[in-house]
Amino acid sequence: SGKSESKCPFFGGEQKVTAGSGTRNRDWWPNELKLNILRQNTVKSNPMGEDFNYAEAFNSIDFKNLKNEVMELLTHSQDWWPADYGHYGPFMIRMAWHSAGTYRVGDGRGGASTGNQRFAPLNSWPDNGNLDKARLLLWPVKKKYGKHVSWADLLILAGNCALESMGFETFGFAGGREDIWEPEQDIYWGSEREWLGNQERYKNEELEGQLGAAHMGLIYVNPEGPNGKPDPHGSAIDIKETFGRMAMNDEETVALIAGGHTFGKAHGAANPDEYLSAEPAGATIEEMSTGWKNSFGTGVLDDAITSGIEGAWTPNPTQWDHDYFDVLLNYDWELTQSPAGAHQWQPTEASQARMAPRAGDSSKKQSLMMTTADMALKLDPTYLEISKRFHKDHKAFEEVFARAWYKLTHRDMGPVSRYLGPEVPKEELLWQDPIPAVNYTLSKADVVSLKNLISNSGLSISQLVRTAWASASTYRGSDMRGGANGGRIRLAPQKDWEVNNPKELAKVLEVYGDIQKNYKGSVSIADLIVLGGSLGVEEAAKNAGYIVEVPFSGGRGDASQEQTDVDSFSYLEPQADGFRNYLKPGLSVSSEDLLVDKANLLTLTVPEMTVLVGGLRVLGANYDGSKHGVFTEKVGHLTNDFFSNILDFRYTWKASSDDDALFSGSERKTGMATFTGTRADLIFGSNTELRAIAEVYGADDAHEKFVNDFVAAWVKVMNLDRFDLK
Ligand code: HEB
Repeated sequence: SGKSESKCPFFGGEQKVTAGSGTRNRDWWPNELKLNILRQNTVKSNPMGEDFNYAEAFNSIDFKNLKNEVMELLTHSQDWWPADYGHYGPFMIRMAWHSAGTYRVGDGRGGASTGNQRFAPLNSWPDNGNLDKARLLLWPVKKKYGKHVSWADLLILAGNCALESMGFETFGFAGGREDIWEPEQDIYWGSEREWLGNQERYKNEELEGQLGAAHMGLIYVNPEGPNGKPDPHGSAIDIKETFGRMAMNDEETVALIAGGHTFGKAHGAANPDEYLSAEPAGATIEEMSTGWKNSFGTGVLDDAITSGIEGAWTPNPTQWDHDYFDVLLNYDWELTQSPAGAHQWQPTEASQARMAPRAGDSSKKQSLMMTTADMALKLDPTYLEISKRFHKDHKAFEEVFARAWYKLTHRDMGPVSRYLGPEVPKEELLWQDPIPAVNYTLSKADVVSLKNLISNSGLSISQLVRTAWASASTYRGSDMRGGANGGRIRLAPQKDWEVNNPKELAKVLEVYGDIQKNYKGSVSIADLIVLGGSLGVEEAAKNAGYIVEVPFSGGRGDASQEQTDVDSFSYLEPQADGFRNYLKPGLSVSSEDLLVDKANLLTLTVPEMTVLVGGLRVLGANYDGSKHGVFTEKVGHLTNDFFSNILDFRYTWKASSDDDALFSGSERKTGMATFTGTRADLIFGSNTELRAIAEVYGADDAHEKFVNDFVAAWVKVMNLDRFDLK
């Protein structure tokens, strides 16, 4: 058979001398700034072109037909990967769940909204074993609908169809997920170099960073238990942590696991190490992007190997029923091993348990099983209480499962206004961060009179700009939450974040409140804040000798505290905001890396990030009003001083704090102290790519370009969450 491309990603393969190969900068200097994350999925990767409008394409299809075709496919078994029990439903649910389940609320990254399961590493994670086949089964439908339905939408729709086809009533479905065309480079999946191997991700028993899985290569937790130890209590701890990081509470967690495992089976007919070929990304070329080729027996149905665990959870694995809690709670379970050697649990003799049909022949029977993770739902006291309640009250279980599934699969799609199709539920849900619609429009004249009111209010350019930035920059492109719309900067938790300088913010908000009261028409505080920011930028440009108009689009609503999930919003609090020179104390990550991380969440390009930092500094937008990075004598003038000064080699810099976080500059010749700066400032002179951009803006011919580019980037940030404008 053909030679594997590089089975071991770190040590394998021959030396290649083709273009793009060889030792890279990242190999020489592993701490290199990851600017690559600001240029992902550009038009150069996207075959659809810039004019493609997915919403229009999706809305033009007959959704009912699409659904019927997916439903049909579920019960038409294919020879090349026959369906267990003649029904692909359970398989599709697992695929959809694994597509959505990578979401983590910490940074909003991961999740179902991009179709990233098509690409490595996800397509090759051991936890996604054999899902290559699930996607291939959908190809005929995908082929038929082409650009009109994205993979990302289809994977979730298939999960919904599967649930419905087996008798479960789902809460709803929305389309609107646009496919990406290359794997994401920004998502931190962990540092380990081995699937399911030694965990480097626990530091002081805490899961590192925003990670949402207990192991490299898993969506959540090891089914056999922590580190493969069949310890249900330990498993419960891992489940709480990882499902919590997906923003699921205990009740939702129990419902999801029990609901999911009401269907289907686990596959562990024999030892995977002995019979499975490489995962898709490491497989031979003739396997055509599939992997895990199984040489045991027929390789399919009852000979299939996926997780290594073997058996079904319930006696009727293709039917929605209340058997999961029935068997979990009514039988006694003992530890055993699958034919593949995996730890799992089986009913004791004395339980006289019912059996499940064999996947390939329903006239034959096989013992039920539970994974260690399932046993957590019985042995953890909190979970047990919920399990018992759901066992008694099937309706409640159905309701919680339906809503949790909907949340799981739609959570990273942004506001409801982005949801497409006829099955979008009417009900507004708290996790969707609802914002009331506005009932006013602002004419040009209205905007002028509002600007006059703000202008006469005594707020400084710094205050105007800082507040608008604080409001808009909570946006994260990862799950399309946050942003200026909703005016949530008035509310907990945002109003109390250190980065927002709560005392000063309260004063500014009071002034805006007065303006709102004195204004004859209607206007939201959310709009006032952004308008104030625009005004501040215009004034600063005027101070620098440029008359510009900062485009303003009114129409933001003010959300109420009741419409705001404080816990869930607390994840939007920045650890650092290099644009305002803010860094939470005690972080082990450097501020320039966090600046790029934030720029990525704000969907900024490298030039946009650069021009914004340079502009915000001279506007005096630092969160605490500090002078760091304010390389100008004329604060409040939109000049390119930040760039011209940082590039000026008349000045020399040295660290002024032990942790190399602060620096002081002085005149090389005289030793006279000049400026102070943070790493988020000096990086624009130090990093050669950023320096190259700084040179553009710092040049003598760039004053006007600087102002125009700053305004464009500023407006982009102010409108990031204005899906109604796009
Ligand atoms: Fe699951 C399957 C684990 C959750 C749904 N899972 C399965 C398996 C395992 C598991 C191991 C087997 C695989 C094979 O094939 O072999 N899960 C698990 C864990 C968890 C879970 C550990 C956490 C705790 N699931 C879940 C959820 C859901 C699910 C949440 C939904 C909702 N799963 C599922 C299904 C299945 C599974 C449906 C079946 C598939 C077939 O049949 O194919």
